[in-house]
Amino acid sequence: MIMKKNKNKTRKMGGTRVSRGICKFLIFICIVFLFLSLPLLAREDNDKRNIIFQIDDPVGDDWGPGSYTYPRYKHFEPFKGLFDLTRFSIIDADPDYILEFAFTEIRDPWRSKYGFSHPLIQIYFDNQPGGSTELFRPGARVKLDSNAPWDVMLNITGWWVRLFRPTDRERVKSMKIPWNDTKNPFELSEAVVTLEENVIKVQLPKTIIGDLSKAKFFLLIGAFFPFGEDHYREVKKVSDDWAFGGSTNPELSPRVLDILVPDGMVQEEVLKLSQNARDFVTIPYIAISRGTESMIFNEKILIWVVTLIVIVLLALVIKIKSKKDPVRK
Ligand SMILES: [Ca+2]
Ligand SMILES: [Ca+2]
Repeated sequence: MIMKKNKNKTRKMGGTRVSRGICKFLIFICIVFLFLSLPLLAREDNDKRNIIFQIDDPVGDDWGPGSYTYPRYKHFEPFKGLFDLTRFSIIDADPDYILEFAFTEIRDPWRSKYGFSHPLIQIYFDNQPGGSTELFRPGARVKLDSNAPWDVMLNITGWWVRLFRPTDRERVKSMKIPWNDTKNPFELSEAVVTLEENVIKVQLPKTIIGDLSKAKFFLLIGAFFPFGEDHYREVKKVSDDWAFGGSTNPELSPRVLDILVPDGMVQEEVLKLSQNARDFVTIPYIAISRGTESMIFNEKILIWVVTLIVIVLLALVIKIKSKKDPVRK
């Protein structure tokens, strides 16, 4: 009896030793995992901003269909990056939205109001039933995908933020207001524009722009020229001091230098005119809801998957331990 008791005790001690070893190993894994995931969690905690959409754009593609060259005047130095959008984000800062446009390079040779002389940003949102499938004004020389009829357009330069709706088209046509007149009726006085490093941030009330959580949009980056057609700088066959070069057909070539395209599409192909083109190229829309789903997907899923694995492993250890340890039965 004594021997049997000792044997049981030995088995119990052996099982306990093995289980303790595995438990220690799992605790170690948990600690390592927690250590690794803390920066991710902390980042979300510290960054209280609710980013509802974010999309990266390739660096160095402010060349439209791949062939455009910069104007030659010194104010366009360093002759690259000035129109190169690298990331676009929408932050829900209730009751406002903050739109963030990151560029490779921001310079201000003409000393603009907001500190950026070069980009002309036009963003068309489809966030209500109905709307228009035509550009507000034709200066960009592109067409918009008719599956996202827009309801509100923001026109952003270093001197202003203006908001237009399709119904404003006729009114704008008949208006003759100097380009930099702050009394322009479409000036969005509620918009707050800031520049941090190379990121242009535009904060504006949700009540004005409407809900963006399920919107579709088109984002066009051109070169701001106060006296150009709809403030777009010209694109010719060959660059001169003030115009871009690299167009195969200046009458039809897009005057946009950088755009966002959905996954699976290539900007250079979208903006390239076919040899026998008789019309402007069509720009695809981007859907915000899809971007929201992919947001921080990797980090959150990683945390949950590892936690689940640890729980399953712990459950298995307890089960094995209870099988190996007859005293527990
Ligand atoms: Ca880009
Ligand atoms: Ca692009």
